[in-house]
Amino acid sequence: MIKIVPTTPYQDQKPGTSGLRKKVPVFQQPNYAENFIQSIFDSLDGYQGKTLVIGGDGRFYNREVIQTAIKMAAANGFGKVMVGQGGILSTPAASHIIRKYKAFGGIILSASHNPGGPTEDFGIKYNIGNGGPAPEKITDAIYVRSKVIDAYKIANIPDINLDRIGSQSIAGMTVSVIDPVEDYANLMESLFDFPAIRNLLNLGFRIVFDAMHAVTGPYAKEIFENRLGAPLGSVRNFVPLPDFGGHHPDPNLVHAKELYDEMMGDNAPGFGAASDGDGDRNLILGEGIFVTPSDSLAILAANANLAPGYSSGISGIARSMPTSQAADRVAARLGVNMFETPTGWKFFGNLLDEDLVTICGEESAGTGSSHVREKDGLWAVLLWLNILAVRGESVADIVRQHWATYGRNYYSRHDYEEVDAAAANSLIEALRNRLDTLPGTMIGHLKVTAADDFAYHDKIDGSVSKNQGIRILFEGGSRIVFRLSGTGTSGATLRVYIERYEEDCMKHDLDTQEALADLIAAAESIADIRSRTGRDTPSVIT
Ligand code: VG1
Ligand code: CO
Repeated sequence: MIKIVPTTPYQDQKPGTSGLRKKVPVFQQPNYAENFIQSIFDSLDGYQGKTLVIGGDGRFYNREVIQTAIKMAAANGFGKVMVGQGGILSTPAASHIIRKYKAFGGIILSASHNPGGPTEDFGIKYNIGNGGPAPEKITDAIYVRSKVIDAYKIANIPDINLDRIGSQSIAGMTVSVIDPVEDYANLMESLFDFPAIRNLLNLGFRIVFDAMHAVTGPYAKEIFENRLGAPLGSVRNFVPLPDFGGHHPDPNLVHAKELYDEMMGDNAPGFGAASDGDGDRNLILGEGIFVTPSDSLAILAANANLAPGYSSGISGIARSMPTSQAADRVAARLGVNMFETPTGWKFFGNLLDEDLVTICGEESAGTGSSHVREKDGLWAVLLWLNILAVRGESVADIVRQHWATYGRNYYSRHDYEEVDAAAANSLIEALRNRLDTLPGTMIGHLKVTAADDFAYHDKIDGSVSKNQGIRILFEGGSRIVFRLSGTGTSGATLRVYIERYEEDCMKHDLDTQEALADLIAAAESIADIRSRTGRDTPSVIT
């Protein structure tokens, strides 16, 4: 019943910021997914007889790869597979299931916020037993293995019915098809004051959640409408579709524009939110205001004690390096730990496991806590609602008071998508070559105080991650960071992160791009973005 199938290796299966992401036709090449899954198993030790969690964001090709992964898990000796009904598990829900049922690990099929469909993106990532993304030690081993793999193991059995909840035995392994929502919704109910939120909604406070035809639809329906009593229709685009209805399931001001316009218009609801393809990102909007993810992280950390799950306080905060320093000010005032890590959730795992931090966040709309080991879109939305219910103030009031107390970190990210990879690499290389000479120079009237290529030393496992982004620091605490995306599937994406601190509350109402204009000009002059990329303007500004 178990087949050993000879195969030839592919040379391009290097996991990026969050797993292996490629166009669907790449994954459809003979044995492409099989090679990668076998390379994962070959890089792990001690999983015989243990449990593997499998699920995905419902995008095109999800079901096919889930069937393959189940059959390969059986052939490789796992004792049990737990798979979400319909092949659905959001990234944070998968993380929770791994932890709750003490699974050995999990395979999550997603390309997150990237579009889906027959010619769009697909992805596979492996999460370890703590529920978090595999650390670089494992992803590096997977890549090394994938370049030489010559066979994979698969059970020769019919497909599993993924739509019927229940357990069965196949090829000596148990397969349990589970409700993807229930355990996760229960976890949320244990962390947040559902009666207080229900009460807020009963009083007529209106919320809108846009699931963007991605994985959070069924979760949001259950949590907001069924458990919290929000009126039917509060959750929109809640049916997960293989192509996300033809849109990018990316909760930013470009791809969630309809929601944004509604929140900025007359008669806007009090709160609007959205999540991405796999449910780990969040967009937070109030009536007339967009909360930047970096501010949201700081505000959630400062107010977390208002939610039952965090009533005894937080042990610390971690943020990815390009995320604004707003959270640092909160940590300083609370007298708790603060860590700065490279981009990607995998770097938070050790800090969370050691309870050195409770709350983590990234500027790319990711926030989460020690309740799982992934960022968690609905968690962030619920913590906001919990805070709104307890404080009884509007989103805008809470944000303005936060700035008045801590000062405001004006912040923006400029993305140049699908630029020529060689040009993008040489832009970064040119910056790297100037790191020694930049400090002390003036760019316009801005003085450079330091410049480096960010490296992270993980004190817990001793690992060192180098070349994580070029940082240019200016007098007064302003920063520009340049790095290349590790999640794209065609060409390169240059990300430029720009930040300026403003203490004076009389100057907290400027337009962000205007407030950052000098730094934006400095970024151009330091990196020659226009001439090197051939682009006059960024493709996306967030
Ligand atoms: C991007 C974000 C990063 C995030 C990663 C995965 O990575 O910048 O903060 O962790 O996506 O998020 P990159 O390398 O493209 O900048 V998700 O929601 O795609 O799992
Ligand atoms: Co995501």
